[in-house]
Amino acid sequence: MSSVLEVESRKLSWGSVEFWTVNRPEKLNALNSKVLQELDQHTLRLEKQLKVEPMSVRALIVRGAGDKAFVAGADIAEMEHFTPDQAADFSRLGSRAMSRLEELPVPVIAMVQGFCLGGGLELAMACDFRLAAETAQFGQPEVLLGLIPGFGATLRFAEKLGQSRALEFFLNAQRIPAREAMQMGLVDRVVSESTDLELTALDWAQSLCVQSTPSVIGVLKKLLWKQPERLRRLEDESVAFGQVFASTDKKEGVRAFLEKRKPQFQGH
Ligand code: CO8
Repeated sequence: MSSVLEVESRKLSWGSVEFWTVNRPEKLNALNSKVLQELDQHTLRLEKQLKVEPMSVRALIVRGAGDKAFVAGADIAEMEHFTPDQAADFSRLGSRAMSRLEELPVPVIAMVQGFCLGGGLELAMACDFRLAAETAQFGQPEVLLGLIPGFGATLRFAEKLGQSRALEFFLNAQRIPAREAMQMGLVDRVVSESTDLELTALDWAQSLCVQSTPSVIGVLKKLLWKQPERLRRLEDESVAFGQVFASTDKKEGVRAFLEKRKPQFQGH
């Protein structure tokens, strides 16, 4: 079976950069189990590789295939028939892969164009930095499906925005443009349509790497991101995600999306 997370290594004058591309453009790069498993495998592979050869990869750029989406969320069709336990495990798989991504000892940049929604925005938030095309759109629309986020948003949005603004962002389920996302603090840099997104990402990666040895970058990232308290909160989110999956409203929300209609929620 072909790969749904393409890995490309590019050698530059200052070092090698890996590009990881979520490759399901016909489904707007939605995260299914296969993408998450490959993400998990590659984070582990790169973590091990960098222990042996710390200079072999200096930075990582994560993106989506095509220009319509970075990632439009977790795969709603795949999730429809999950039991609560399967849903919690799906959440754990994604959370583990994204935490490992966050802890890699190299700078990780999410290069975002098009839709960056739900689980896709959670993936971008697990990267160290977010670079966006001006036309990109951001949102956490899970409530429209009778769901909550499940790949770390309740942790990372609270850290970035504070609890009240995070809750409002989840509840209003709006899609916001890149410049507004930058004003809120979700995005770090926005480039206009005439600017080459990939070149900007590579220039940024270079500026992040060239002053420091990889060991120092690794120590800084560990101090910033790796805390037992954060892992406990991610597990709480996975458990809650499974529980929400047992609700009637989740069934209705997901079915309504697949039938391209508005959901009729009952409150349980
Ligand atoms: N999952 C599965 N398929 C998707 C998804 C998705 N998230 N997003 C788009 N697609 C599919 C569509 O079904 C469609 O497939 P098909 O051609 O076979 O009908 C194809 O991609 C193209 O999409 P559209 O025709 O809908 O394209 P539009 O340009 O009309 O609309 C939108 C684009 C607005 C992005 C629209 O596709 C949309 O609203 N997508 C869903 C966005 C969303 O709700 N994302 C959140 C998903 S839930 C989530 O991410 C939970 C995260 C936590 C998971 C925890 C793990 C357990």
